[in-house]
Amino acid sequence: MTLKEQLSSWTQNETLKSWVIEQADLCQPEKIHLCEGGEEEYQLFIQQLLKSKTIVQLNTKLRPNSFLANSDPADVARVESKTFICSDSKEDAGPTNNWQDPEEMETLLKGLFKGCMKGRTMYVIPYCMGPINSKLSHIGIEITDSPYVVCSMAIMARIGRKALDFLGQKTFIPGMHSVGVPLEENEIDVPWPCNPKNRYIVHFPSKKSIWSFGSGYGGNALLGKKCFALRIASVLAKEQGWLAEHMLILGLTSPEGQKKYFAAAFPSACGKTNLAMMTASLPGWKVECVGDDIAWMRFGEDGQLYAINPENGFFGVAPGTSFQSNPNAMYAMSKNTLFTNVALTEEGDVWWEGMTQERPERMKDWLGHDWVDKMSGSKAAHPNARFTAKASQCPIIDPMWEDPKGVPIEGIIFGGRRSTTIPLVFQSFNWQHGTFLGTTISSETTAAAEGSVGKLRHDPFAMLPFCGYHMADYFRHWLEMGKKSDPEKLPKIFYVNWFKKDSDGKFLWPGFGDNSRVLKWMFESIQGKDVKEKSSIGYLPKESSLDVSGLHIDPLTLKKLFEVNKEDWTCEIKEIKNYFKLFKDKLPKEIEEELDELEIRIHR
Ligand code: GTP
Ligand code: SPV
Ligand code: MN
Repeated sequence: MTLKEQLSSWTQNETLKSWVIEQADLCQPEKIHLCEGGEEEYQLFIQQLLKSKTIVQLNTKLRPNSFLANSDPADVARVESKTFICSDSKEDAGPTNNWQDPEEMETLLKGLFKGCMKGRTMYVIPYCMGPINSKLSHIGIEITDSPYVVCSMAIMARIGRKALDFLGQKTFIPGMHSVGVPLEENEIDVPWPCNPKNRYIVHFPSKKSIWSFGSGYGGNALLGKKCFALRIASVLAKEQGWLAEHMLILGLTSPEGQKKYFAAAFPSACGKTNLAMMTASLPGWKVECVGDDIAWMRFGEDGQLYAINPENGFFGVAPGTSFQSNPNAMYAMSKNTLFTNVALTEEGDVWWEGMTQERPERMKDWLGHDWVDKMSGSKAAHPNARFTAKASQCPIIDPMWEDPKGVPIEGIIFGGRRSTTIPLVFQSFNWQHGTFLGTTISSETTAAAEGSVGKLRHDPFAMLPFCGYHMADYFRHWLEMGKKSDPEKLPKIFYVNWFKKDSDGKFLWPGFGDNSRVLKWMFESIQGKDVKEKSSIGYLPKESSLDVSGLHIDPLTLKKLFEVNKEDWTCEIKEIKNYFKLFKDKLPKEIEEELDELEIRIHR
């Protein structure tokens, strides 16, 4: 069958057909696979990945239908320095994004993609971000030469026939991906082909297209996630009046059976997955998970903000995840899971730092080396090692998680990884002040992106690496969104910090399941209970209104957790002021005013 014939029996969407033909001409693959989705097809790709030694099968008794991939050591995280927003003008991309002239970039990419799939199979993956048939969902098509990417996409998104049927004659977001390693005739492939010297993760906001070259890892390669659902979607959201955010979504039920939904934005590897599927330490309180990384939100006709999780699975940080810290994640990955860059035990199971207190005697580390030298300090799993598992496998997945309407959001939470200054929790005075809090997030960097770890950087709304346009226009968009509904119907906005440390560098707050105490306080505040009092930075919990029953925490520690230190805040304000200079006269005056007012309150 010719490609044309193959395509005709696959889809009636003419734009899709001609796009696939055009890309096949450009990339010159040896074969083309048009994905249908489904278990049988998935197993076909798994067999291929086993054969190419990209993955190994885990012990089927301990971890049924699960596999481990070890990446090239040079391809382990998102590459922010090689991520581009190629808007028509540099001004539109703003000062926080890398930009190149779109025409120049297109020429460069065409050069890179020419013949890049020689000797490989080109997979065409239709995928739906959001529940099939939801008005809030969008369709993308990813073309890739990586079967690892296809398998990951099959877990992370709703792929294949069902997405294609939903697409019909509508438009889609095209995404081109190649590992960037064409194969000569008879050349033997490596287990994890990638091209670290030539990496480009490129977004064209005008054309709404994505081109990714040279990396096979996570957010660089699974184009539905950060590239589409955040960078391109944030542009769509701005144009169409909704929000595409780096946020988990959770439902919280009180002992009385009342339920409220929250969305929370923390930077990469700062606790979203853990909060989203938390086992509450407070008796009677229950958390259920709608999503752990991305939220698409818009106001309903009733004036409430509704959120859907565009994803279908979790691409979660493995290190630190255990039956103590996050049992629900552990259950979610107990079967049908694709692990990347964790260690392999002698029994054929996985392991990572923090999974168990006792380390296994012998392992293969994430590099595939024998790992016996416990004293050398080398990590068995890469700090950005991940598990990829279907959301439906999470024991506390919310009954409404695929509701096409979304879930009503009553609280929005911002947060970062801050060893000082920021208290455990406080609440904004109103939407505008809450938006201001989002603009001020800074956080210590983590292994989720390449570069140094533990360096404090500004990460407004946890969207620094994910905003597809000018960050100051994004601030403006948030302010405008707040005018779309009655003030009393808007979600309340909170700011949290689980990561404050004492002078010995130990966390002051136990975190994880005990964060339910903070959620409870927010819940009661939204209910209108008398639990908060005004401070210079926002509303703080009233004395004894944070439920610490059963928690062994001394009053001094609690005091430190809520301290608003004048000196620290003076530095903080100075730093924010300095940062805002980056946005010049584009910074919304409302944000500037909020900062001025904060300064006045702090020095009062
Ligand atoms: P991305 O998937 O990169 O967006 O990350 P994420 O925001 O989902 O972060 P995740 O929940 O995976 O947590 C990242 C790291 O932070 C893990 O090593 C966790 O163990 C740790 N962590 C999460 N919650 C807490 C907490 O409440 N307290 C402390 N001290 N550590 C936490
Ligand atoms: C993040 O870095 O925020 C992630 C992982 O969720 S990745 O999909 O690689 O972007
Ligand atoms: Mn993330």
